[in-house]
Order: sequence, then C-alpha cells, then structure tokens
Amino acid sequence: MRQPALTSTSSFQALAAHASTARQWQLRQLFADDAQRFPKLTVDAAGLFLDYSKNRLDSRSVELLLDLARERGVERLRDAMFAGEKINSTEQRAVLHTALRMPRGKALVVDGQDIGHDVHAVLDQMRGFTDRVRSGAWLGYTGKPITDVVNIGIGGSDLGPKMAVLALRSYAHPRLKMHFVSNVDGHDMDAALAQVNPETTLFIIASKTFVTAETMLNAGTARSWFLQSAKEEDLARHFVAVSTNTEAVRAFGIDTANMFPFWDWVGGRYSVWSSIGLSLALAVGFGYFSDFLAGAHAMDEHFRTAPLEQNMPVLLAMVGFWNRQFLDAASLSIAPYHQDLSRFPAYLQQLDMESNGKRVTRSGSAIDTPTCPVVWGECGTNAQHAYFQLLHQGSDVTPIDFIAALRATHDLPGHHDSLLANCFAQSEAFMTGKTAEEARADLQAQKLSEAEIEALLPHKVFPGNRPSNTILMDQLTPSTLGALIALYEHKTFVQGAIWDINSFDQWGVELGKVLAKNIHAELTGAVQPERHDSSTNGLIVMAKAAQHL
Ligand code: G6Q
Repeated sequence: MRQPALTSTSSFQALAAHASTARQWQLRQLFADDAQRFPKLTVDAAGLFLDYSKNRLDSRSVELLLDLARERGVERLRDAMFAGEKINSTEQRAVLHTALRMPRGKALVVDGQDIGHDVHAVLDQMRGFTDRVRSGAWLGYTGKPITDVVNIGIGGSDLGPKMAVLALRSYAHPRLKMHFVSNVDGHDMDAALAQVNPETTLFIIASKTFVTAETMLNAGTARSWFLQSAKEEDLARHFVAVSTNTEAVRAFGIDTANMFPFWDWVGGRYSVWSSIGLSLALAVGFGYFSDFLAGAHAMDEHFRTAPLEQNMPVLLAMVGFWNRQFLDAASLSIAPYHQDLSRFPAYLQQLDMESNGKRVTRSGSAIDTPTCPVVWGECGTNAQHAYFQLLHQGSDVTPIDFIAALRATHDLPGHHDSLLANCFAQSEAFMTGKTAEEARADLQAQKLSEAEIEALLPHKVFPGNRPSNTILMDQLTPSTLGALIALYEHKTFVQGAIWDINSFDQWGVELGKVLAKNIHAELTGAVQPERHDSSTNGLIVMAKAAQHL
C-alpha cells in the first residue's frame, strides 16, 4: 500500500511539535524529576532486559512514537511478514527468516508448500551430519576424524556464523577448530590454509546463489589446495555446500547428497538460522543450535504478540528513530561489554545498513527524512581506551547501545564485576556529564591555583545528556544470543516500516558484484586501460607494472 510522505502524517507532526521542546531536555533533570523513570522506561522479553531510560524522552514521547508506529502500519506489515506475504516488493519474495526458528510441527503454507515441514527436514539433515562430524564418525580420506572446519562465504554467508561461533565459543566442541574465509584477498585464504591439514579439514562452501565471485574463487583455491594431496574421489568427504543453487553446486563437483539447501525467502543477512548456520551447528552441536533458534523464536513471539507499549523491538526501534530524527544522531555506536560479542557490531552493520541504508520508499519516492544511521562499535572496555573520548566530548551526539551479561561464562575471579562497573559507569557518565561547577570543585580539591583552574576548566567539562540504551541478559547463552539477534532484526524491520523502506533488497551490494569485472579483465589482460578517468587508469597501470602483467 502506498504510504503518504512520513513528514506529512499527523502522528509525525504531533511528534515533531513535542520534540521541539523535548530536544531541550536534560537527562539529569528528567531523572531528578521522576523517581519512577527506570521502571517506566524498561522492558523485558525472551531473556533480555532493555533499559531505554537514558534517552532524551519521556512517557509522552513514547506514546507519540507508538502513535507513529501505528500510523505507519508497523503491526500490519509485521503480520504480513510472519504470514509469508511477499513484502520484499522489488524482488517479489516473502521474508521468512522467522519460519526458520518455528518449532517442529507448526505449519506455514506459502505458495502451496508447508515450509515448516521443509525447514525441519533440513534441520534433521544438519543434525545427522553435525552429529557424525562431532562424534568422529565422519572420517577424512586417510581415515582420521575432522579437526578443522573452514567456512568459505561472504557477507550474509559469513558474518552471522562467524559472529555466533565466536559468541558461543564456551559451548564449542574441543576438537573442532573453526575458520572463516570471506575476502577475495588471498591473504585471507593463505592464513587459513597455513593452519589446516587436508586430511582432517572440512570445507563448507556457503553461498545462497553459488555464483558470488569471491566465494567461488576461494572455493576453487581450496579445492586445488586439497587436490595437491588428495584425489577427486576424496572431495566428497571434505567439501560440503550450503546453497539454494543445486545445479551450480553439482557443477562445482560437490556431491549434492552433501548439500544443505535453503530458500529464496531467506535474505543473506537473515540466514544464520538456516543451513548457513552449519558451521555454528558443527561448533556447538545441534542441541545448542536448537536453543539458539528457540531463543530467536521467543523474541519472534514477543514481537508478534506484545502490545507496542511493552514490545522490545518496537521500543528499541522507535527510540533509535527519535535519536536519528530529532537529535540529528547520524551514527549509532554498539558497545558490547562482552569479549565474545566482538563481532556483533560488524554483524549489526550489515543487518542495519544493508537493510535500511536506502533513500527511496517502497514505491520509489524520495524519503523526506534522514534514514539509517551509520552503525559501528567495538567491545568495552577496549573502546573506552580509544574512541569514547569523542563520544564524551566530541561535537556530535552519538547514541550508544551497551550490551552486557550479568553473569560471565568463565570463572576467573575479579573480572566480571570490573567489566560491569565500567559498563554502568560509562552509561551514567554519558548521561550526567560533568558541569563547570563540578569540574571546578575537582580541580580545587587538587589544590591548583586559580589561573591553572581557569586554563584547565573548559577541557574538564563534559556536556553529558548523551543518550544510551542498556541491554542486559543473565548470561550469553545460545538462547540469549538468538533472542539478541532477533531483537535487532525486528528493530531494523520496524524502522524500515517507519521510513517505508523495503528492508529486504540490497541493490548496492548487487552493484558491487559486477563493478570489478571490467577492471579485472584489464588488470589480467593485455589491453591497456584507457576508458577510465586518469586516476583509475593510473592505478591500474601501477598494479600491472608491479605484477609485471
Ligand atoms: C545479504 C547480502 C549479501 C550476501 C553476500 C553473499 O543480505 O545479500 O551480503 O549474503 O553477497 O551472497 P551469496 O550467499 O549468494 O554468496
């Protein structure tokens, strides 16, 4: 359905009028004025807790934001997604990553096919395979169990499994070492091959389309490397594929009995729940992989059924929208206070920016507001010793999502309290800042002269009033990780609905898949480049000279 321009809607206009006052508010004051702010502006769901009270808004702002969500049809679009309608309008596809985590026995008929049944048939295939590899029953060509798994894929066929394998390393099989090769840069493959032995290595070629140039080149390199020691007939024990493209898998030489299918209604960046998660299932075992799916399903059920006032993905999305729209926050920093979530910011970069990094609506009109912020981040406390300076005292306001587990998955004494203390202290400091009076009192306590105090004072003032969310879980487990990813998936969905963006295509990525082809031909062929600008021609000539092409 064609949506009116966002700024023309009555709920947007009511919100904008409210925001013209609200953007002057001070967080310190909001907390001082309302002792109930924390219980009012927090919510829990599916094993996660969200504190959004350290944002420059109040309960009335939230009401108005939810009015906007209703007017933009968030609930209607959400229901259409869960029902399998073709909401990916530019590719005429359903969007059903939520079906990948539905419990067994639940039917969902799309185009006359019960996809619940299909999903569980592939999960059973994954269970059988992962059990055999993990138990040591699956043997390499010299009769030895697999010790190393190399996942070859890129983008959505890499970021999810790589992030999740790292996040759940405490649950991983002690014998199996996981490697991920994504970059067409041969240094990536070179580093992985240097660590593995062909007799005990399993390669997973993970590509939805099975035509992605980087993955195909890397897969070919792995195959050639393997065949330096083994024979063609040994390939079947060492190469498996995850794809929707049976023909291409067969043409590559992989036995289609060793192919794990999925479907075109699974977007790449939403595919960790499908057989693209095979490396994760191998690492943690099928039981924990099922818990991972169940955690996401719990968040799906919450998103699908909870009233908007208590709906965590909706609230996270609308707070993000508020910061983007009314506080001019052009970026969002993700700060996991958990080292095992070190790849989570990179994962979210793709999820959010590939989904909503767009400037036209579903019907092709220009969007009349800013859209997706730049998403970036790094683990705390490391980030504190690097760019937190800018977040505290820089000229831009950058909202931050703090993510932490209340209990560690290690038992080293002393570390976890210190970690959490840092996390909470940072969110408090971003909120309160330090006034000139407070800074002056600190400097006076150090017995500095008045002249020294005056010189230092401007540098010691922190403006504060910087918004943040805090997301807590008891422990980082397969289930809470599943819920956390699903939370952000649905947050992205809601923001897409507000902006009237199709969050499920990626034409900018498709462009990248063809751009390099011409220059590659010029780099490797005899033809001298002439048809580019002088910079591009010059760079190609330099590369050819260096490689004596
Ligand atoms: C994700 C994108 C993109 C995709 C990769 C890999 O949503 O479409 O990141 O996952 O380009 O594509 P293949 O899995 O087809 O190799």
